[in-house]
Amino acid sequence: MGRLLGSTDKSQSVLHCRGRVLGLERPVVMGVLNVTPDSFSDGGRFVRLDDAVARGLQMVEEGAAIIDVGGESTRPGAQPVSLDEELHRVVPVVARLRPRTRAVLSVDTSKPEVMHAAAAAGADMINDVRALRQPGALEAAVLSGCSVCLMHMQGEPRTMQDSPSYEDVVAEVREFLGQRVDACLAAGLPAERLVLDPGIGFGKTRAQNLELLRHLGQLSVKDLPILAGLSRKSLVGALTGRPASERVHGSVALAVIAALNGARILRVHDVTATADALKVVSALQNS
Ligand code: 7PM
Repeated sequence: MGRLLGSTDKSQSVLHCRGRVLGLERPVVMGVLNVTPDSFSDGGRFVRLDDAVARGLQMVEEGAAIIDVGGESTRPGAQPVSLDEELHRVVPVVARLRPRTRAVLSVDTSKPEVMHAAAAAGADMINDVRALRQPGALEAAVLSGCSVCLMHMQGEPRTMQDSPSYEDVVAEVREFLGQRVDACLAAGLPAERLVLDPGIGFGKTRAQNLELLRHLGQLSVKDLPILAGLSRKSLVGALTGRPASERVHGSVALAVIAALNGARILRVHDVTATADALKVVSALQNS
């Protein structure tokens, strides 16, 4: 178990996101803003821009410190999205949110062109489930000035849940994250801009996800802050027997456990519920 009461965690307590400095002394919420046609639909293939922007601003009101704008579905089995499509989904949302909020704007992408265009539109953070492994991504991230979330994934979204396999999941995820941190530092992306993520559900069985959650504090490399995404995932479904629309309570319980075990950023759909729960956690951690 990590840090139940009192603070023994010495992980980096700020994150440099271009012009912004995000305080991580207390765990914060990253709100998920999916801009895929199945989320803000006009009934066809276009995302309704006004609705997506309104939802982003609502999440800030609800207590999100970061809004994570994503145009590529990384769900298991999902098909890849073209560059043009992703640019058209993500960049206008970032550009419209930017003048309306001081929250950190994150873009959920693996494509260097999207990183570049989103930063030009005002994004401060890159959330890459492929940890900057696509050609050109590392260079684009360095130049953007954005902070970067480096996530572990075994395989690719389309097939990653087919047969996840590890000898020691905690050691292997830590080893991978350490290699990606070294690649970032060598390329000129300083530690103050990095966040690490075990990638819950990305090529992991239920037992492997729980093992990672239990040992979250041991996953960090160079005391970098940890982000965890558990919200509404199939892990919650497996533990509660509920469909995605009814996973709020299970998701909040997992977010609390993750925060107690050292996570500094919780990536969630249900911002109000999680922000309240994290206030309770931080009261314990800072008393
Ligand atoms: C299964 C797996 C279902 C993933 C849905 C998802 C994360 C992320 C996503 C995460 C970071 C979802 C997703 N999950 N980015 N993007 N960490 N950094 O729940 O855990 O939206 S996609």
